[in-house]
Amino acid sequence: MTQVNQTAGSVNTEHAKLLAWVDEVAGQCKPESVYWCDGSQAEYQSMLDTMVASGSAKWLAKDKKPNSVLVLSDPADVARVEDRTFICCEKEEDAGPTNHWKAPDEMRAILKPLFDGCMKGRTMYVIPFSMGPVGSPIAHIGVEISDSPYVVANMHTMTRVGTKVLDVLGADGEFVPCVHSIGSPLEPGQKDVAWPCNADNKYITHFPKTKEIWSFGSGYGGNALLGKKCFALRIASIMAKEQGWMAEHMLILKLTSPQGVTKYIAAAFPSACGKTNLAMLNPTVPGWKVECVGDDIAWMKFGKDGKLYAINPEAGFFGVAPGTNYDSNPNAMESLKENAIFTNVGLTDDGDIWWEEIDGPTPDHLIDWHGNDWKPGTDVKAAHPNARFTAKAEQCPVIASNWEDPAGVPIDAILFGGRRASTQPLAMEASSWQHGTFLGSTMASEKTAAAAGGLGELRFDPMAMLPFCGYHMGDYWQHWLNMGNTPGAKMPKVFYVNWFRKSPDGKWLWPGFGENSRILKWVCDRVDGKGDVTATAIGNLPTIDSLDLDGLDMPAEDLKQLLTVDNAEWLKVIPAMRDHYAKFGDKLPKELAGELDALEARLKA
Ligand code: SAT
Ligand code: MN
Repeated sequence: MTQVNQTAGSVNTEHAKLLAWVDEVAGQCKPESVYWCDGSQAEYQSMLDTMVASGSAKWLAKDKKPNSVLVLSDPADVARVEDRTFICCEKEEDAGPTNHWKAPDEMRAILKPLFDGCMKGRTMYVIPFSMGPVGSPIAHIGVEISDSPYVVANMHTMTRVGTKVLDVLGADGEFVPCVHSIGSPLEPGQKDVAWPCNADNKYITHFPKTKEIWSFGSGYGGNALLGKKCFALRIASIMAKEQGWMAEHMLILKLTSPQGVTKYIAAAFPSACGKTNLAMLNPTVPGWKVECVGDDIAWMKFGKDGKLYAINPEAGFFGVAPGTNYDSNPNAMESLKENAIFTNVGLTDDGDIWWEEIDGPTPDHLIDWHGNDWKPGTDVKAAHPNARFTAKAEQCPVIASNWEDPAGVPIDAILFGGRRASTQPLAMEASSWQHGTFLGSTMASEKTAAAAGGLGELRFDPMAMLPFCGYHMGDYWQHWLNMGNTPGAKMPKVFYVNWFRKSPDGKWLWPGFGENSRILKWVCDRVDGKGDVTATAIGNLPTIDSLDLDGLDMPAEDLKQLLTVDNAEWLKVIPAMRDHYAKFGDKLPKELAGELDALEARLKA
């Protein structure tokens, strides 16, 4: 065993390729020291201590948020940077119209001088991590190199890190190499800043052929925690296509009926549709139980029985803080009570966190995410709109007991949805896997508010994968169709939901939150071949009688509107769908073009 040289802990590996790669990256980045992460609790604590000592984190009050820190980022580094995110495959057409592309050689030529000496004066952390339960046949391993202790601490929460991963990797296991630098070397004697980054040079790059990730200049979220969007979605989507599985931007929830029958549902929604809230929902239908398996990403592989088995590749939640409260998501609030990292939220005078729409009265005074004094009425927000909490999934009160089952959970249904004030009914069912793929490929939210009764401008976000599919979206849809055509495949039933429909006078028609369990119950019925439907031009809708509406006090007229399909209104959406499809040229699968033609014909019939 090679005992690797480090300042603390003890890490052994015989993996020659890994050792050579770490040496090579160290030679290029020229850090002051190299530290291999063992994944221990002591290591996590020491990262927090390091951040507090350097001034980049602050302890929250022990009686408010035990063992938790607040981190304020540079205002130039607050979110994923899609225009700085690149897929570097040989041919531009393979990246497709939804990705930024650069030829691999060209990108390597840009990155080389940037990475040269970029970690001077800093520690280079080597973070072996597993996406998914360690050793699961659905999981995959990555190794992230980073010069940010904030990244190490977050990776501890969001993935499985350390020695146990090296053990599974053995001497020649496969791993996805992920190199991350904040791009802010320190000269001898130079004083560090609280959130070092490189505001002028940010590159989040993916190399499909060699399955490598190189990220420079940002320390925030998906730009820096490379296991998440970079690996688990962009690179994994490419691996999944090559290997016959699916890497999807989906939550996974477990539903148990009063009779004890369990179903698993995966669901994809564009941002700002309450995905984390749905993943942890407290159902209002008596006797039903919802448990969370994952809130963001699902990796699904065929089991021997032909069903898709899903794991949550992550181990924690990196959730949007503003808007989260005991009404919208009590289980998220419970998850972040302790051992959490808060980024870009407000700080109360008694050492607690605060953000817009959190429970309770607004304090008279706060320190906002810029580090400035803030009081109610100040015209800036106390928390950045993309402020985040990082919390362990195991702290979630409704985490499913089998959420870490290495075999995964069998997916019975897939839900798609968007935020649509009009046109799109509360729920519908696809007639086939191909039709379901069509529904996912034309998923959209309204970009602009609709004029009264009218139709807002649509932003298409196919399968909620727009910024996350690592290759040509047309090829990705073909992969979906191919999965359904796999001999012996028993694909989940596909549904499309819309909690966001409004009346012509702008009032929400559906209460949302826990009441969404009523739709989930109908979905379970349909999976079991029960529950009545009304056939419409767009698909099968629940009949009002097939929904469990017991105890839901809502006007019959609202329900009728929620379950109405207006063919004339739908025909107005067809041109937008055609424009959307036109972007994919001859990579658009003919089956999907056929689905759109057939929809139009049904609407006109
Ligand atoms: O920053 S993350 O990529 O982790 C979350 C998001 O922006 O979707
Ligand atoms: Mn996401």
